[in-house]
Amino acid sequence: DLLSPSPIITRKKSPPNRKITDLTDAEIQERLEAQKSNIYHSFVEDNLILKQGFIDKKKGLFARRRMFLLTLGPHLYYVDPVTMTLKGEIPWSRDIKTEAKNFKTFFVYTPNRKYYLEDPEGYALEWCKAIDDLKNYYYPDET
Ligand code: 4IP
Repeated sequence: DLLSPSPIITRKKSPPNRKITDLTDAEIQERLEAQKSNIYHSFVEDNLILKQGFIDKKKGLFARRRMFLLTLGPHLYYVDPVTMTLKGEIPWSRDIKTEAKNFKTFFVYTPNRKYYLEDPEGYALEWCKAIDDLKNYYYPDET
């Protein structure tokens, strides 16, 4: 038995990590259709939501809890979840930058403002990565 050839192990190659920005037009349409049942859909001008979650946005002394909506476009909208009103959006440009201070606190830099953000659930790194990935998708030549 020791002389019999060892079986050839065929392992299925794991699929490459597919990014949300690799979606085909048909898949985007499909997801947009499904997104219509999202209570925040009406705020995103029919753009596909890539990531959403509650973020405390600090301005002055106080932080306001907002539902952040990162979408294709790109856009980063924020909505007051109590009054269900759109409060604004972090302006996108090729100069947008992120910095995670720890698991909860992160900053988004735009030419005119540094946003102080806190993810109460501790997914600050994921937020930064999602924004960075989207930036690389729309502005691939930037470093
Ligand atoms: C407000 O503070 C809120 O933080 C606003 O956030 C913010 O606007 C205001 O900054 C700031 O003065 P108070 O609620 O304590 O008054 P939000 O719009 O989410 O309610 P933005 O949208 O710009 O962060 P100013 O400088 O924009 O007025």
